[in-house]
Amino acid sequence: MLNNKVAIVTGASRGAGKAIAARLTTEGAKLAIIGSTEQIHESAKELIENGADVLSIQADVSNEQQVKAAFKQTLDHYGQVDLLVNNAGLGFFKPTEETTLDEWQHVFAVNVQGVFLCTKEILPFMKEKKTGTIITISSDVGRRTIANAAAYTSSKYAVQGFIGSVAQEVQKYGIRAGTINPGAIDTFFANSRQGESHKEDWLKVNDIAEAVCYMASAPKHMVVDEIMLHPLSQEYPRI
Ligand code: NJP
Repeated sequence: MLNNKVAIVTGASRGAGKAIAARLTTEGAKLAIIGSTEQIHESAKELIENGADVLSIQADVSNEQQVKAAFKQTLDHYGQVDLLVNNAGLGFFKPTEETTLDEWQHVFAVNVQGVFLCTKEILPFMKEKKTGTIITISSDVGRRTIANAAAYTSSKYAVQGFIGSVAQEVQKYGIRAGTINPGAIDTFFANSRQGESHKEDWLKVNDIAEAVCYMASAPKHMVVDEIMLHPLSQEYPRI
Protein backbone atom coordinates (compact mmCIF):
# COMPACT_ATOMS: atom_id res chain seq x y z
CA MET A 1 0.00 0.00 0.00
CA LEU A 2 2.88 2.40 0.78
CA ASN A 3 5.25 1.02 -1.83
CA ASN A 4 7.76 3.64 -2.97
CA LYS A 5 6.48 6.09 -0.36
CA VAL A 6 8.94 7.76 1.99
CA ALA A 7 8.03 8.42 5.62
CA ILE A 8 9.76 10.31 8.40
CA VAL A 9 8.94 8.96 11.87
CA THR A 10 10.13 10.97 14.87
CA GLY A 11 10.77 9.32 18.23
CA ALA A 12 11.37 5.88 16.74
CA SER A 13 14.10 4.79 19.19
CA ARG A 14 11.54 2.81 21.18
CA GLY A 15 7.86 2.62 22.14
CA ALA A 16 5.08 3.58 19.74
CA GLY A 17 7.44 5.24 17.25
CA LYS A 18 9.54 2.11 16.82
CA ALA A 19 6.38 0.04 16.18
CA ILE A 20 5.03 2.65 13.74
CA ALA A 21 8.32 2.54 11.83
CA ALA A 22 8.30 -1.26 11.68
CA ARG A 23 4.65 -1.36 10.55
CA LEU A 24 5.23 1.20 7.78
CA THR A 25 8.10 -0.87 6.40
CA THR A 26 5.82 -3.93 6.16
CA GLU A 27 3.64 -1.76 3.90
CA GLY A 28 6.65 -1.10 1.69
CA ALA A 29 7.57 2.41 2.88
CA LYS A 30 11.15 3.67 2.97
CA LEU A 31 11.95 5.47 6.18
CA ALA A 32 13.94 8.16 7.87
CA ILE A 33 13.69 7.67 11.62
CA ILE A 34 14.65 10.34 14.13
CA GLY A 35 15.49 10.13 17.82
CA SER A 36 17.54 12.25 20.19
CA THR A 37 19.82 9.44 21.41
CA GLU A 38 22.13 6.91 19.75
CA GLN A 39 19.43 4.28 20.32
CA ILE A 40 17.85 5.43 17.04
CA HIS A 41 20.64 3.69 15.12
CA GLU A 42 19.90 0.39 16.94
CA SER A 43 16.24 0.67 15.86
CA ALA A 44 17.34 1.17 12.28
CA LYS A 45 19.70 -1.83 12.44
CA GLU A 46 16.82 -4.13 13.41
CA LEU A 47 14.65 -2.87 10.55
CA ILE A 48 17.47 -3.06 8.00
CA GLU A 49 18.22 -6.65 9.09
CA ASN A 50 14.60 -7.41 8.18
CA GLY A 51 15.15 -6.00 4.69
CA ALA A 52 13.82 -2.46 5.13
CA ASP A 53 15.29 0.71 3.61
CA VAL A 54 15.93 2.92 6.64
CA LEU A 55 17.99 6.04 7.30
CA SER A 56 18.51 6.80 11.00
CA ILE A 57 19.20 10.31 12.15
CA GLN A 58 20.09 11.42 15.67
CA ALA A 59 18.36 14.77 16.18
CA ASP A 60 16.43 16.60 18.87
CA VAL A 61 13.02 17.61 17.45
CA SER A 62 12.98 20.73 19.63
CA ASN A 63 16.20 22.04 18.05
CA GLU A 64 15.56 24.01 14.85
CA GLN A 65 19.02 23.51 13.33
CA GLN A 66 18.97 19.77 14.01
CA VAL A 67 15.47 19.41 12.53
CA LYS A 68 16.49 21.38 9.42
CA ALA A 69 19.58 19.21 8.97
CA ALA A 70 17.63 15.97 9.50
CA PHE A 71 14.94 16.86 6.96
CA LYS A 72 17.55 18.05 4.43
CA GLN A 73 19.46 14.79 4.88
CA THR A 74 16.23 12.83 4.27
CA LEU A 75 15.29 14.79 1.14
CA ASP A 76 18.87 14.57 -0.20
CA HIS A 77 18.85 10.82 0.40
CA TYR A 78 15.39 9.85 -0.91
CA GLY A 79 14.39 12.89 -3.00
CA GLN A 80 10.88 12.85 -1.55
CA VAL A 81 8.83 12.64 1.65
CA ASP A 82 5.20 11.50 1.44
CA LEU A 83 4.41 11.02 5.11
CA LEU A 84 5.51 12.69 8.32
CA VAL A 85 4.66 10.99 11.61
CA ASN A 86 5.19 13.41 14.49
CA ASN A 87 5.44 10.85 17.27
CA ALA A 88 8.29 12.10 19.51
CA GLY A 89 6.91 13.28 22.81
CA LEU A 90 7.42 12.99 26.51
CA GLY A 91 5.08 12.35 29.41
CA PHE A 92 5.24 14.51 32.49
CA PHE A 93 2.94 14.13 35.48
CA LYS A 94 3.27 16.36 38.55
CA PRO A 95 1.04 18.69 40.56
CA THR A 96 1.26 22.23 39.19
CA GLU A 97 2.97 23.82 42.21
CA GLU A 98 5.73 21.20 42.00
CA THR A 99 6.35 21.82 38.29
CA THR A 100 9.36 24.04 37.65
CA LEU A 101 9.51 26.52 34.77
CA ASP A 102 12.35 24.46 33.24
CA GLU A 103 10.18 21.33 33.31
CA TRP A 104 7.21 23.20 31.82
CA GLN A 105 9.39 24.61 29.04
CA HIS A 106 10.98 21.24 28.32
CA VAL A 107 7.57 19.56 27.92
CA PHE A 108 6.47 22.31 25.51
CA ALA A 109 9.82 22.28 23.66
CA VAL A 110 9.53 18.59 22.77
CA ASN A 111 5.75 18.08 22.54
CA VAL A 112 4.73 21.35 20.87
CA GLN A 113 7.79 23.08 19.40
CA GLY A 114 9.00 19.71 18.06
CA VAL A 115 5.72 19.15 16.18
CA PHE A 116 5.80 22.75 14.90
CA LEU A 117 9.41 22.56 13.67
CA CYS A 118 9.03 19.17 11.91
CA THR A 119 5.71 20.15 10.30
CA LYS A 120 7.05 23.55 9.21
CA GLU A 121 10.11 21.92 7.68
CA ILE A 122 8.20 19.49 5.46
CA LEU A 123 5.38 21.81 4.32
CA PRO A 124 7.27 23.61 1.51
CA PHE A 125 8.13 20.26 -0.10
CA MET A 126 4.59 18.86 0.27
CA LYS A 127 3.05 22.10 -1.00
CA GLU A 128 5.22 22.02 -4.10
CA LYS A 129 4.26 18.36 -4.74
CA LYS A 130 0.60 19.12 -3.89
CA THR A 131 0.36 15.98 -1.79
CA GLY A 132 1.45 14.61 1.57
CA THR A 133 0.16 13.30 4.88
CA ILE A 134 1.08 14.52 8.35
CA ILE A 135 0.05 12.32 11.27
CA THR A 136 0.70 13.53 14.80
CA ILE A 137 0.53 11.32 17.87
CA SER A 138 -1.22 13.56 20.36
CA SER A 139 -3.19 12.19 23.32
CA ASP A 140 -6.67 11.72 24.72
CA VAL A 141 -5.63 14.46 27.16
CA GLY A 142 -5.47 16.79 24.16
CA ARG A 143 -9.29 16.59 24.29
CA ARG A 144 -10.07 16.12 27.97
CA THR A 145 -8.17 17.12 31.09
CA ILE A 146 -6.77 15.02 33.93
CA ALA A 147 -5.35 16.09 37.31
CA ASN A 148 -1.63 16.39 38.05
CA ALA A 149 -0.75 16.66 34.39
CA ALA A 150 -1.23 20.35 33.62
CA ALA A 151 1.99 20.75 31.61
CA TYR A 152 1.49 17.56 29.59
CA THR A 153 -2.25 18.13 29.09
CA SER A 154 -1.83 21.70 27.93
CA SER A 155 1.00 20.68 25.58
CA LYS A 156 -1.31 18.16 23.90
CA TYR A 157 -4.18 20.71 23.72
CA ALA A 158 -1.68 22.97 21.95
CA VAL A 159 -0.83 20.15 19.53
CA GLN A 160 -4.54 19.69 18.73
CA GLY A 161 -4.92 23.40 18.04
CA PHE A 162 -1.79 23.51 15.94
CA ILE A 163 -2.65 20.50 13.77
CA GLY A 164 -6.29 21.59 13.39
CA SER A 165 -5.20 24.97 12.10
CA VAL A 166 -2.50 23.53 9.83
CA ALA A 167 -4.98 21.01 8.37
CA GLN A 168 -7.26 23.86 7.27
CA GLU A 169 -4.31 25.90 5.99
CA VAL A 170 -2.95 23.14 3.74
CA GLN A 171 -5.98 21.19 2.52
CA LYS A 172 -6.10 23.30 -0.64
CA TYR A 173 -2.64 21.93 -1.50
CA GLY A 174 -3.83 18.32 -1.26
CA ILE A 175 -2.06 17.85 2.08
CA ARG A 176 -3.80 15.92 4.86
CA ALA A 177 -3.08 16.45 8.56
CA GLY A 178 -4.65 14.63 11.47
CA THR A 179 -4.01 13.35 14.98
CA ILE A 180 -4.11 10.03 16.78
CA ASN A 181 -5.24 10.51 20.36
CA PRO A 182 -4.49 7.42 22.42
CA GLY A 183 -5.19 6.67 26.04
CA ALA A 184 -2.70 4.65 28.08
CA ILE A 185 -0.13 2.75 25.96
CA ASP A 186 2.30 0.18 27.29
CA THR A 187 5.58 1.96 26.50
CA PHE A 188 8.57 3.48 28.29
CA PHE A 189 6.60 6.69 28.71
CA ALA A 190 7.20 9.05 31.68
CA ASN A 191 10.20 7.06 32.92
CA SER A 192 8.22 3.83 33.23
CA ARG A 193 9.05 0.55 31.50
CA GLN A 194 7.35 -1.36 28.71
CA GLY A 195 5.79 -4.67 29.77
CA GLU A 196 5.13 -3.84 33.45
CA SER A 197 2.36 -6.06 34.89
CA HIS A 198 -0.07 -3.18 35.61
CA LYS A 199 0.05 -2.27 31.90
CA GLU A 200 -1.16 -5.67 30.74
CA ASP A 201 -4.57 -4.32 29.60
CA TRP A 202 -3.22 -1.07 28.12
CA LEU A 203 -3.01 -0.27 24.43
CA LYS A 204 -0.11 -1.98 22.69
CA VAL A 205 2.36 -0.15 20.49
CA ASN A 206 1.03 -2.10 17.51
CA ASP A 207 -2.46 -0.64 18.10
CA ILE A 208 -1.00 2.82 17.45
CA ALA A 209 0.96 1.52 14.45
CA GLU A 210 -2.24 0.10 12.93
CA ALA A 211 -4.02 3.44 13.39
CA VAL A 212 -1.13 5.24 11.65
CA CYS A 213 -1.25 2.74 8.82
CA TYR A 214 -5.00 3.23 8.39
CA MET A 215 -4.64 7.02 8.32
CA ALA A 216 -1.66 6.95 5.96
CA SER A 217 -3.36 4.51 3.56
CA ALA A 218 -6.72 6.32 3.37
CA PRO A 219 -7.84 6.97 -0.21
CA LYS A 220 -6.53 10.25 -1.63
CA HIS A 221 -9.93 11.95 -1.55
CA MET A 222 -10.29 11.36 2.21
CA VAL A 223 -8.67 12.85 5.29
CA VAL A 224 -8.92 11.13 8.67
CA ASP A 225 -8.97 14.10 11.04
CA GLU A 226 -8.65 12.24 14.27
CA ILE A 227 -8.59 8.76 15.76
CA MET A 228 -9.19 8.37 19.49
CA LEU A 229 -8.49 4.99 21.03
CA HIS A 230 -8.48 3.68 24.59
CA PRO A 231 -7.88 0.43 26.44
CA LEU A 232 -11.28 -1.10 27.16
CA SER A 233 -10.25 -1.20 30.81
CA GLN A 234 -9.52 2.56 31.04
CA GLU A 235 -12.14 4.85 32.52
CA TYR A 236 -12.33 8.25 30.88
CA PRO A 237 -14.90 10.99 30.55
CA ARG A 238 -16.82 11.10 27.26
CA ILE A 239 -17.04 14.50 25.59
O1 NJP B 1 6.90 7.07 24.70
P1 NJP B 1 8.41 6.56 24.82
P2 NJP B 1 5.68 6.63 23.74
N1 NJP B 1 13.76 14.55 19.96
O2 NJP B 1 8.95 7.35 25.94
C1 NJP B 1 11.77 10.08 21.44
C2 NJP B 1 2.12 9.81 23.08
N2 NJP B 1 1.27 9.20 24.12
O3 NJP B 1 6.11 5.70 22.68
O4 NJP B 1 15.07 10.62 21.98
C3 NJP B 1 13.60 13.41 19.27
O5 NJP B 1 8.48 5.08 24.87
C4 NJP B 1 12.46 8.95 22.20
O6 NJP B 1 13.71 8.58 21.64
P3 NJP B 1 15.13 9.16 22.22
C5 NJP B 1 3.31 10.56 23.62
O7 NJP B 1 2.97 11.84 24.09
C6 NJP B 1 1.74 8.18 24.88
O8 NJP B 1 4.55 6.26 24.61
O9 NJP B 1 16.16 8.50 21.34
N3 NJP B 1 13.04 12.32 19.78
C7 NJP B 1 11.48 7.81 21.99
O10 NJP B 1 11.74 7.16 20.77
C8 NJP B 1 4.22 10.61 22.41
O11 NJP B 1 3.90 11.72 21.61
C9 NJP B 1 0.91 7.63 25.87
O12 NJP B 1 15.19 8.77 23.65
C10 NJP B 1 12.67 12.36 21.08
C11 NJP B 1 10.13 8.49 21.90
O13 NJP B 1 10.37 9.87 21.63
C12 NJP B 1 3.88 9.32 21.68
O14 NJP B 1 2.68 8.81 22.27
C13 NJP B 1 -0.37 8.13 26.07
C14 NJP B 1 12.84 13.50 21.87
C15 NJP B 1 9.32 8.38 23.18
O15 NJP B 1 9.10 7.03 23.44
C16 NJP B 1 4.94 8.24 21.77
O16 NJP B 1 5.33 8.07 23.11
C17 NJP B 1 -0.79 9.18 25.29
C18 NJP B 1 13.41 14.63 21.26
N4 NJP B 1 13.61 15.76 21.94
C19 NJP B 1 0.03 9.72 24.31
N5 NJP B 1 12.39 13.23 23.12
C20 NJP B 1 1.35 6.48 26.73
N6 NJP B 1 2.52 5.90 26.49
O17 NJP B 1 0.59 6.08 27.64
C21 NJP B 1 11.95 11.96 23.10
O18 NJP B 1 -2.00 9.68 25.52
N7 NJP B 1 12.11 11.42 21.88
